[in-house]
Amino acid sequence: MYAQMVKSTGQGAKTRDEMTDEERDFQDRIDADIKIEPRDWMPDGYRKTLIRQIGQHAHSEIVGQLPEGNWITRAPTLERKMILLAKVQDEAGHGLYLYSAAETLGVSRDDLTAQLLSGKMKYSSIFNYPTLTWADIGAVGWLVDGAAIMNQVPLQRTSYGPYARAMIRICKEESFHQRQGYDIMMKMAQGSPEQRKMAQDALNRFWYPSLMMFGPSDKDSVHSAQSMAWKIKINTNDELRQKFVDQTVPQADYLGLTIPDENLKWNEETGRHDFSEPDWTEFFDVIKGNGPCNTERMNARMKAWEDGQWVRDGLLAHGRKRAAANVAAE
Ligand code: FAQ
Repeated sequence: MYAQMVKSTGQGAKTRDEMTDEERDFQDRIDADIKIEPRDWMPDGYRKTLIRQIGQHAHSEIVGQLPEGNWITRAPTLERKMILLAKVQDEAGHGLYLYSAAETLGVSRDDLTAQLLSGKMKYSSIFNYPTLTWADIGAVGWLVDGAAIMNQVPLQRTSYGPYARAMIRICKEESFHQRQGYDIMMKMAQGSPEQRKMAQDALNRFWYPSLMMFGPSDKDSVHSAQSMAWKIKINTNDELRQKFVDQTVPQADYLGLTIPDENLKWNEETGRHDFSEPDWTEFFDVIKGNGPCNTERMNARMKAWEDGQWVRDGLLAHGRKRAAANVAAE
């Protein structure tokens, strides 16, 4: 897909000498931290990279409702049910802001959805893992929303105006999501031996998939160099993964839970934690469509799209009627 159309890290970002005059002017605006707005001139690759990233981000928010939606009817109390329902609705809202931001780049939401359903566009690898117990809902909020925020806070300063502005509200809501997840983990970790075991088991299963959310290691990240030169991305995948580990280790300690990594230790020299890389073979396999829940997630999206056909048809028919009535009135 778009990945093939822009220069990748292997080739590096374009040098000033390789740029046209228009591209040089554009780069100067980026370097001066001037936001790019929908009607501004932009290189084709910049537009395509944004459509790819924002589109995948939107799909992730929408598909991301499925693992948690699975628990709405089984939440242990009415209060937990209301909180989870509100969180899942927030994720739908995030998807909609992001589709709107992508539409400002000249692609329709229908087109983005068609690309998702045909397998041309991706969504985050994390949502291909199942939520087996209530503790998993805690782990999703704590770790998955925690990783999402770590990645999205810098995106509030991304160079494309509509994306940066969407991120401001999304980050506020994600902070609430992360806290509600941590709150579930606290209850479970301080609960009965069985609840404690469930909390540890959820951490064991969600730890490495959460690390994978930041994308492949920098040496394998094809888009990072150009995306960072354009300030579409502000940090590399490895930088954010490291920050996430450093932030999460004390939180796990507070819960009295053990991160499933024998190599995890504080490094006095670097002032950061050393930790094991996720299994990258598993990551690439999951994003190719072979994760535990890929088929289930895509079937759910396909069904939602087909079930919604009558609503889209109704809206179009209504639009046509109104247009005809306007013409008649003139
Ligand atoms: N999953 O060259 P890079 C959330 C692909 S929101 C699947 O490093 P890039 C909220 C990548 O697309 C979570 N594919 O790529 C929530 C590329 O393939 P392509 C979503 C991945 O774009 C919480 C290839 O690998 N957040 O969770 C993944 O520079 C709870 C090479 O990679 C965003 O989308 C992955 N994890 O960096 C909702 C944030 N990683 O497209 C419900 C915005 C990489 O060439 C419940 N996105 N790939 O075929 C980004 O910051 C970036 O796109 C990265 C990847 C960092 C994800």
